[in-house]
Amino acid sequence: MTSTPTELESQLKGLQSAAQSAIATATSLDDLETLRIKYLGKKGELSLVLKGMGKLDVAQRPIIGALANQVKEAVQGDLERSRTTLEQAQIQAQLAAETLDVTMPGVYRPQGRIHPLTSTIERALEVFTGLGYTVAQGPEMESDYYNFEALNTPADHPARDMQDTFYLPDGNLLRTHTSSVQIRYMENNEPPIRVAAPGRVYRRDTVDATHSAVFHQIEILAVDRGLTFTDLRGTIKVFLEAMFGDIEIRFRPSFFPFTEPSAEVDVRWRDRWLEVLGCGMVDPNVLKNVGYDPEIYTGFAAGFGVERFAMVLHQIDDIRRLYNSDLRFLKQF
Ligand code: 2U9
Repeated sequence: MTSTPTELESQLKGLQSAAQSAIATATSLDDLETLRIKYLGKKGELSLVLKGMGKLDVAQRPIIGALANQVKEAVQGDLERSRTTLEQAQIQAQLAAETLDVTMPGVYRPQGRIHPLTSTIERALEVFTGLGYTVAQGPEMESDYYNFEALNTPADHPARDMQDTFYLPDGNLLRTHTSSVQIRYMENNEPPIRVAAPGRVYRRDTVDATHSAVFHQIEILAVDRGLTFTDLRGTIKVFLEAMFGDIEIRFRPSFFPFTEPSAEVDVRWRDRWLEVLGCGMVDPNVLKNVGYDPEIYTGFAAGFGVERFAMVLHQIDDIRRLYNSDLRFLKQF
């Protein structure tokens, strides 16, 4: 196909105006790239027009060549400007989409709390571990031997009564105290020992504001050469002061089958004497039962109800509140 200089000139001008109006309406960088290939690419429209130049007079070629360059530069200039504008718009859109509105309300995440029984157990165990005690646990279903027999509790003792203990059909029972844990511990460890046994215990009590058939205890036991009631007193004093602060304490004589002598301990709390734990020197028969020689070793032990401690410390009026999982109650801790 032969083209006259005038035809080529008008083809070039037509190409320029078509390219510029297409660039003006492009809405994306992809559109722009398509237009660049269409007009300025190797096989694009400008190349096609320039192919016609070969047929021109030598004198005409530089004139059309210069025009072709002008067209190319004009289209390239428009492509560049449009690219810059579209890139800016893209950045602005991205920034707007990623804006963090710090005035938006947060997402409510309810916070869990430590149950007062758990925190009481943790506080008490912290005191005893601080004094060198090891924490031990054991089964809640026990044999008569570990719950009573080994603890010097004779067959006719009222604690063994069907009225007080949950007996299971197979002859086992639900432990009435965690002392069984300490018997097992002594069977497996040689003195000196210091052990704290927290855990759930079971008694056939009628449930009321201060009694529950299932409750928690912590018992401590120390066996060593030369331990005396004074060591027991000192330990109890350190423990109760850590729990209640600087309070008055008194020991009253009492009786438990597994300790001799035995005592109950009261604290002076809000102008009243409150009984908070029981304790005593481990009965020599109990030491004998686990193979410890009572001529060489003596021991002391103490036990308390965790619920009672929690109720006194937090002024809780009814033990059942500790088990009801009522959030209005639990949120206060
Ligand atoms: C061994 C030997 C002796 C643990 C003791 C008490 C006294 C005591 C009660 C307090 C309130 C139980 O929860 S309660 O009803 N406990 O008064 N407990 S001495 O004596 C032991 C423990 C283990 C081997």
